[in-house]
Amino acid sequence: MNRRDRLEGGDVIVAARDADATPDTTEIRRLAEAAGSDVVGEVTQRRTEDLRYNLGEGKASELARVVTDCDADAVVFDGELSPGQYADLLELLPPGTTLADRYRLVLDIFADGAGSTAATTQVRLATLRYELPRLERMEGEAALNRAFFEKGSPVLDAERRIDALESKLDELVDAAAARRERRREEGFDLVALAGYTNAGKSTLLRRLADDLDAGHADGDTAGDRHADLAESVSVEDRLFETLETTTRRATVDGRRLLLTDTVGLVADLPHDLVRSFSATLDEIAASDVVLAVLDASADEGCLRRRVETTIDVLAGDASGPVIPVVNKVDRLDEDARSTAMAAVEDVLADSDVEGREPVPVSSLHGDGIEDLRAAVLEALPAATASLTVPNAGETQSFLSWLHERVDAEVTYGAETVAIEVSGRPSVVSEAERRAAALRGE
Ligand SMILES: Nc1nc2c(ncn2[C@@H]2O[C@H](COP(=O)(O)OP(=O)(O)OP(=O)(O)O)[C@@H](O)[C@H]2O)c(=O)[nH]1
Ligand SMILES: [Mg+2]
Repeated sequence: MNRRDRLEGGDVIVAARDADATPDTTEIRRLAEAAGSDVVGEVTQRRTEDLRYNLGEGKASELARVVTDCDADAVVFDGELSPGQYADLLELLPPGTTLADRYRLVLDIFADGAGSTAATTQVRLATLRYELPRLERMEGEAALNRAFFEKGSPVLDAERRIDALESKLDELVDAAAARRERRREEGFDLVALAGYTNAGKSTLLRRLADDLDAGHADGDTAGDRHADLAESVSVEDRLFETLETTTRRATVDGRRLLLTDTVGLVADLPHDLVRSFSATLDEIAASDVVLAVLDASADEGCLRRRVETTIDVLAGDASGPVIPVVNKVDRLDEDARSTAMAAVEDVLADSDVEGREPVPVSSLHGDGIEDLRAAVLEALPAATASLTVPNAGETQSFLSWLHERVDAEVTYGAETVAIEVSGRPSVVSEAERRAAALRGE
């Protein structure tokens, strides 16, 4: 397949077209920068889609001239180019120019940054799903050329690789599900941080998470018990800084949480591509509570679109309550803050997610974080029970089992021990069962 669609740094021209408005190129510029490129110019057009080049023919020629004038290495198109448009536009550009559309660009950013097996597998799968229709088109054109098939059919080959990657990903997804189950049995509540890229998810994770050393206090030091917890969380003013899910522990009023930072969302990606990042969607689906992190410092139109993108994804995947976290309020005055809160409430009211009151915070400076903790606590599934066990025998080991999993207030009597527990409903009922066994019932 033609590899002139892979961006490898260098000077780029961004091109954008919108039928209804003058295109805003802020996001595509930042995506190009995240891929390591320097944006040296732009060509934009307000008009309906041209079948041949996507841009109108005159605009497409202007784009070619700008590439020559700026001596640019590549063009990044803000949208999806059909395989035909891709080939025709490439033909028009100076020889050697790289052409990437929005999806290819996002795939490249992910391919460059993916580290873990799950992330790499997801990116490979997404890339193949993107390439498949383009290969099909090439194969259609080459159908009369036997040489093209001598090494086998690229389409069949891609389909086989997609199947293999899907099975591999299924295994990884099953392993992640088993790990979450084990963590639940240990009494952890699962909270996912989701949201648009650069909203401040990782900053919030750092703000809420316990120090990694905190685990040592309760003796939870066995190496492999920490294997699913991230040591460091990277924060950067760059789109798609986080490319895989990372998990840290947090304690809210005695309840132990596992907080998972997820890969950011971005508008206008094909559904298939989003589906490839199933590890992120699974974390969201399996959480008890989702924090939808929103960058309130974006202008109102932009904020609304991002809230819509975020809520759209969550509506399909989140089963538990969603707490909208209106982040970066340190950048806003009172008026702008109320506008942002009203915009978020508005979009939520139109959706079918179980949205809670939005909480304004500054993850960077810490304002509002206590309110957010209270909101999380309130949204977590909870049960309470009053237990009585004999003050003898196995009771001590039962108490340490309890302390590891739920909030427990213990009062010792001469013959019996009274315990008030509150925490995850499944753990509280297991505690009731164990207490009954200790009483010999
Ligand atoms: N002023 C201000 N800046 C913030 C706040 N929270 C995050 N930021 C900044 O926003 C930028 C992005 O923050 P990250 O935490 O990396 O955002 P993210 O959502 O994890 O981004 P990706 O991983 O790229 O999707 C960084 O420069 C942060 O310092 C905040 O409350 N106030
Ligand atoms: Mg991040």
